Amino acid sequence: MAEQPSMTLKQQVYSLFLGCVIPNRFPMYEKATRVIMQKLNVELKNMEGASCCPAPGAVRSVDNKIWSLLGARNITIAENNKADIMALCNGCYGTLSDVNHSLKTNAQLAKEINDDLAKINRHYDGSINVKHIMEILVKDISIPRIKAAVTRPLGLNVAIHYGCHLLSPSSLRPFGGNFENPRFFDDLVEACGCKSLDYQERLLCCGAGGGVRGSYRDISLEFTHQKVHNMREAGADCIAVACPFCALQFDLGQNEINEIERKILDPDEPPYKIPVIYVSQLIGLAMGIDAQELGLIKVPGLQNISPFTDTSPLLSKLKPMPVQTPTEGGAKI
Ligand code: 9S8
Ligand code: 9S8
Ligand code: COM
Repeated sequence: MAEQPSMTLKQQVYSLFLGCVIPNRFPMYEKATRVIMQKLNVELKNMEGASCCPAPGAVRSVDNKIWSLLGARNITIAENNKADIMALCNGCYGTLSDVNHSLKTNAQLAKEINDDLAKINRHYDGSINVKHIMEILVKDISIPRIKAAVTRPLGLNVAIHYGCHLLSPSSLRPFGGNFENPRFFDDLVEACGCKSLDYQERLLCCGAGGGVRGSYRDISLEFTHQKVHNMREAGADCIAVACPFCALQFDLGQNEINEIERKILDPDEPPYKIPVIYVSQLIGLAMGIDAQELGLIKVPGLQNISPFTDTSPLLSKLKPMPVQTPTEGGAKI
């Protein structure tokens, strides 16, 4: 009988959905993702003409129909690509996967949306899936394959922030089972040679989501303050995130806490400065990719550009690259 081709040899292809925060605030997350995906033999197709997802916190709660329609339009771009979506942001993932689910399961809604899409010569087919980069890394690519690509185990103590939309609503999320104590991000971080820290209220919101950062900055920072306090207590070298909006809240937010919150609450409390790292950057570092290429080094002289919290303490804690000794016959080290 002919041997089945190995799944790992087949190249995986996804439509890369960037959303708004990455192109505007964290273009280095796109770069880091493209670099690691190339190393993992994953092809990324652009989504030409994609718009805001639209953001669940801002639009879903105001006009569900518009939210579904704009989400559906974005999904049709990936359908034309014939490739599932890879979302790099929890909010984008929440919107696009929930809209996709509604349209696949509600024929009446799909008809109404398609009537509107027909006006711009588009049609929603329901032919693709929407995935978060975490799902792709953990389930499609798999932790052992990532581990095999690690050449520099990092040796960092990492405080993971999952973020709300990655885990909720749990019935529509693909990670199965334990949503009170998820482990998949921890497993990934540990595959990179790091220790994932246990800290109080790991699943607390970063404070930014649902329009809270935009409307009630002080309240959003109370959440963030609570989280970074607990992370520092646990001895975090860095905060690992899988959502650029959470990243912004921790990265810029620590500066805001130092400026505003801390002065009011306890001026003697030391300032917060825990570096923030996006999942693709963490994996990239563990693959031995240069920190500069991953956007982890601040460009001198550029104001108001991320990273807002200095990453050099994190980089100086990295274990040195193991010296590679040439082996005969091209064997893998
Ligand atoms: S798009 Fe516009 S605002 Fe955003 S980043 Fe994520 S959620 Fe979707
Ligand atoms: S931002 Fe991203 S996912 Fe969310 S709603 Fe609560 S946590 Fe941070
Ligand atoms: C958070 C997105 S990732 S939103 O603010 O809830 O829309």
